[in-house]
Parts: sequence; C-alpha cells; structure tokens
Amino acid sequence: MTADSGIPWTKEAFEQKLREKEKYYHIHHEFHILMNSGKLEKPAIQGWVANRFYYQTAIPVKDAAIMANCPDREVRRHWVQRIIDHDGTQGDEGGIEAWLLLGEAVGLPREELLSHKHLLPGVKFAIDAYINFARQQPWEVAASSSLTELFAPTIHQKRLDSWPEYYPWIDERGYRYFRKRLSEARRDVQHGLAITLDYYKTREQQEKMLEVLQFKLDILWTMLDCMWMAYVENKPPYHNIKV
Ligand code: AHQ
Repeated sequence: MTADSGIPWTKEAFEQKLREKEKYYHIHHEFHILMNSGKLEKPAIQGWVANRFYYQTAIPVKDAAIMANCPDREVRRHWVQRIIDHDGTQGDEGGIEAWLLLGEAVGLPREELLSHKHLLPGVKFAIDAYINFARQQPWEVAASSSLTELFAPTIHQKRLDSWPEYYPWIDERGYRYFRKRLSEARRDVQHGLAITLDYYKTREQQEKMLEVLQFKLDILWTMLDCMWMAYVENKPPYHNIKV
C-alpha cells in the first residue's frame, strides 16, 4: 500500500491517468502500423473495412443500451446524438452509410458488408462483448468505456494523411467517414469525460475505471489480432482444415 493509495486522484490527475493508456491504443497494433505505412495489400484493407463494418453497426446498438439504462433526461438528450451520427437522419445519411461508401471505395459492394460475410468469428466475439458490457453495466460505466475515443482523432487523421498516398486505388469518396469522426469524436469525448470524471469518486472506483478502459482497449486490440491472422498471416480460422 503506497502512502496515497486511498486518496482519490484530482479530476486533472484522473484524466492524466486515462490519457496515459494511449500507449495501449490500437494505433500501435502492428496491423495499423503496416496499414498506415502503406504495407497492406488490397485484400487486407478490404478485410479490415468489412470487419470494422460490424463494429460501426454495433455502436448505435451499444449507445441505445446505455440510453436504455440511463434515467437522466439531460444525459440522454446529449447521448442520443451518437445514435443519430451513425444511423443518420433526414438529410444526413450518417456514419453507417459513410462506411458503406468506404466499402464501395475499396471495391466491396454494399451487400458484402451488410451480409457480414467477411466477419471473422473473433472480431464478432470482441464486438459482441462490448455490446453486452453496455447492456449489463451501470450506464455511467458503459459510457466511460467509450473513452478510447480520447485517442481516436489521431487515428482518423493518420488515415486521411497516409491512405491517399499509399493506396491511390481507394476512391476518395470513401474518406467521408474519417473526416466526420474528427469533430464527432472530439465532441463525444468532452461529454464522456465529464460523466467519467464526475462518476468515479473514490480511488478504488477510479482504479476500476482504468480497468474498464483497458477492457475496451483489449476489444480494439483483439479485433486486429484476428485480422492479422487472417489477412497478414493468411491463416483465417480453419485455414488448415481439409473440407
Ligand atoms: O468510428 C468510431 C466510433 O464511431 C466510435 C464510437 C466510440 C465508442 O462509443 O466506443 N469508439 C469509436 C471508435 C471509432 N473508430 C475507431 C477507429 O480506429 O477508427 C476507434 C474507436 C474507439 O476509439 O473506440
């Protein structure tokens, strides 16, 4: 037991502890390092787009689960924007539609994404774990798990900066999603951070939040582990089984 182990961190110190988790963010996964340095072949980019589509469709479901558990109208009035950002609304087709355009931009017809025909089992398990976490945890805990987006603007900007040079075969209409998220992620993080810094009061609760964030970081990392096996090692599930 260190001297200050029972004393709650100040909000500033707590936020700093959250930001120190950046070193585990999936931007540092070797799959993203290859991707953002132009070293992935087209099938690997297509596989990533197709598997990430399941994550994109899961986000509004996850956010609806949080709202279903949240009795606070003021919070819901803000949180609902996340669902609209993905599902779209009259006149703004939203992020899921933008991701389908990304699919077409990398040569994948909409039906191939919508059918989830390329979805790897391990990617599905990781994403379903996130949805179930949101359904089962107190809404504030589920809300705080979205704070991996503290680090997301950098990763979207990195794609916008590097893909056109490294992957000229990708139609630039596909980049709408990444541009959209630059501002949406920053706005979402402000709200998620305010909820988080307010909710976790004792040092024990604050330490638990670091574990919650690590759980979400593990989800993102595990998704890429599955894609590494399938699209870099060319060893998708059952690759060695004679049918
Ligand atoms: O496009 C992403 C997105 O809409 C969200 C919502 C948020 C959440 O509620 O957990 N997290 C998230 C993320 C998105 N894109 C990921 C990427 O690498 O493009 C990053 C991911 C995140 O950092 O959690």
